[in-house]
Amino acid sequence: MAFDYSKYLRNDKMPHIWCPGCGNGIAMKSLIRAIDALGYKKEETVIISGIGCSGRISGYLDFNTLHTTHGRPLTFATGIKLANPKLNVIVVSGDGDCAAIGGNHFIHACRRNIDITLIIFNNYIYGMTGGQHSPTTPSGSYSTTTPHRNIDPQFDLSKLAIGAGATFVARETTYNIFALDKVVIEAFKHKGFSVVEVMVGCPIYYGRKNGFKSAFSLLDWQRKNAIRMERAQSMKPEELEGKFTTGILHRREVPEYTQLYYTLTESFEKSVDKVSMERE
Ligand SMILES: Cc1ncc(C[n+]2csc(CCOP(=O)(O)OP(=O)(O)O)c2C)c(N)n1
Ligand code: SF4
Repeated sequence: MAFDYSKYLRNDKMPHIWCPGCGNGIAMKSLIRAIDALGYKKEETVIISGIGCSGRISGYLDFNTLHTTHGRPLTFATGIKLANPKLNVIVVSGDGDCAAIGGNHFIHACRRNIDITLIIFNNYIYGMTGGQHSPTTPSGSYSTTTPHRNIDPQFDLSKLAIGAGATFVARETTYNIFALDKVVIEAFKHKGFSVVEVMVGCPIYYGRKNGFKSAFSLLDWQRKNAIRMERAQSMKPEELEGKFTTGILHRREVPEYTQLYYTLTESFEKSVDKVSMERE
């Protein structure tokens, strides 16, 4: 039987604004399937997004949702998780939202092992505002603001997350949805800050300006250039030139932030109670 996405969608918000062929819908469906697989209840799940085409997801998904300011979804998510650690807190952020205006919040969220899942919709471009280059636009490619080619080096968001301390980091494509579903589920299950970088195609701005004639050609590019982590380990650096690794790139277990926070506040409250009892 076909999967019923409509039970997780605000159907009155349809039609969505995403262009035909945009990868955002593929990534959103994977997120829905992962939530369904884990049996998350709507009232216990919060989805928070920033600003951009990707940011519109919080309007479409029928959970507790928050459409926040540009670059700030992780800050709202941190507050929500600290206030109620029992909630499943999921953030969706574009590459511009997460790594440009929100870059500082991104690295500091990685540094704290707070139990939030960040799903980055990385389409190499600012989609919503007309195709300006972002921190993940590859060097040498074209955008509205780099009409003679981009000379900036590209951020590798997964490596950045690992370097900043994230305890679970995975990268997948919207081409390989089965693998994408698996890593999103693993990220949700991880007790700590988990990052899934999803390669999503923007055929309208990134694609058109960079010789991708269709949405399909962007998916085909993903197919050709994604190298599974296990395979990449036996490949030479020159063979990996221009490719990207996929799968679970990094995972480690360290104490979770809200647990540390509540342990600390409880012990502090006990010591305050003890002092006041001694005084009485
Ligand atoms: C403070 C602020 N600065 C700039 C903007 C304009 N703005 C809206 S979306 C966006 C870029 C979004 O790019 P990205 O995060 O990559 O998301 P996409 O649209 O590609 O999904 C910008 C610069 C804004 N809304 N708020
Ligand atoms: S502009 Fe790009 S990212 Fe935005 S909806 Fe269209 S295809 Fe998707």
